[in-house]
Amino acid sequence: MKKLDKILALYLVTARYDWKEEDFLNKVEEACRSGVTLVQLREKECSTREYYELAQKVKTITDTYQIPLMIDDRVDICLAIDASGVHIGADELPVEVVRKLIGKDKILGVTAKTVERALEAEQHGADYLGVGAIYPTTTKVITQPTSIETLREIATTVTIPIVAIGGIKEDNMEPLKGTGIAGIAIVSEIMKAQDIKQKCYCLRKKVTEILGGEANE
Ligand code: TZP
Repeated sequence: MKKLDKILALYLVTARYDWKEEDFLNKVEEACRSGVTLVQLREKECSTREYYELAQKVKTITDTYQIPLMIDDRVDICLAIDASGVHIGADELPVEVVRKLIGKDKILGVTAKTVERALEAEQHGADYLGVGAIYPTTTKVITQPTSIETLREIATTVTIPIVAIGGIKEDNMEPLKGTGIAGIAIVSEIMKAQDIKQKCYCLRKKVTEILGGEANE
């Protein structure tokens, strides 16, 4: 079993918005330097070649800081660049098929919005679950809200770690305390921060409080 709890603490999920590639990569690097524990490259609109080339560049950064890199949706890109793992949603290949394709050593993250889906994902080989959107989000995403109550229920039902996602910011994390999560996943609060370094430090501190000290280095 992989030791995941610590690396899930402050999980950066990327978005490129309309930035130049260099600016995007600089932001990812700043976040890696400043305390994020895991990075997921999330691309919805680019070509396979573009995704592959961008993933290689992001992996060079995450490798430098020894931070695992997850790839959103795409098993082929994950395998092609030897990323740490892949994160899949409900519309992707079945969990057990993805597990078979990536092997037992790569990390498999699965989005789960209900207790049923969470249990199914766990039984079929997920290593962790992403649960949300907990709060309304402005990030381009097709998602239903998940209540904190459901988050708590999922956390008490499954044995694999859980990451909360969706609209999470430095100042609205408090209600997540005691829900049993292993970490929080964030897009815009980090990617769009004026000062990514400062933002990551503050988030890391807050996450440490929420998780009861477990996010400490
Ligand atoms: N899945 C559920 S909500 C979400 C994803 C990818 C987007 C979260 O973005 P933000 O900016 O942290 O609200």
